[in-house]
Amino acid sequence: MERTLILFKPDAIQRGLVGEILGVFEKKGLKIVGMKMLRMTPDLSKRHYAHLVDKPFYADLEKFMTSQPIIAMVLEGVEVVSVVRDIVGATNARKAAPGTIRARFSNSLSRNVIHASDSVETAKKEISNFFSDEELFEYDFALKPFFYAGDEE
Ligand code: IDP
Ligand code: MG
Repeated sequence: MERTLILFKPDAIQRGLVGEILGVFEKKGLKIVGMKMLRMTPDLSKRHYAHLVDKPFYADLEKFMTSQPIIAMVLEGVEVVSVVRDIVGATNARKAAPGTIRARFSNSLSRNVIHASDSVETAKKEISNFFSDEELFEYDFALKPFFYAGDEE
């Protein structure tokens, strides 16, 4: 089954939004298979945001993401990468579709509360940047038949 990386950015932690945002994913039926608080280093930021290091806003992004601890989480579910991206909404929270996490909890282009992987390939790379194999867990929901029909997995 697919996995995706979520980062609760410093703004989510400072604003006390972690529990509410986490609840959105839990109620959706997505499974938490890894979670930890860590301090992002400039090196990790450059790896995670490799596609953005040449952008004019990168310096501010790195400064922000390394300014305090963040929370990293891996979610598992059927087609979880695209499902979570849709729930998270557009990068610019002012343009994010109503009901998405960014639309609900932010009004900013850069302080947009969480990160979510944008493709299955990216998710694999991003997860390995943040988690070792031992930090990721395989288990079943006891009520699994109530989350998915047998032919969906
Ligand atoms: P994403 O977070 O929606 O995947 P990316 O383009 O991968 O968007 O950008 C990563 C992060 O960099 C964004 O979430 C946002 O915090 C920041 N960012 C992206 N574009 C801009 C910009 O044009 N100005 C300022 N910050 C930006
Ligand atoms: Mg991205």
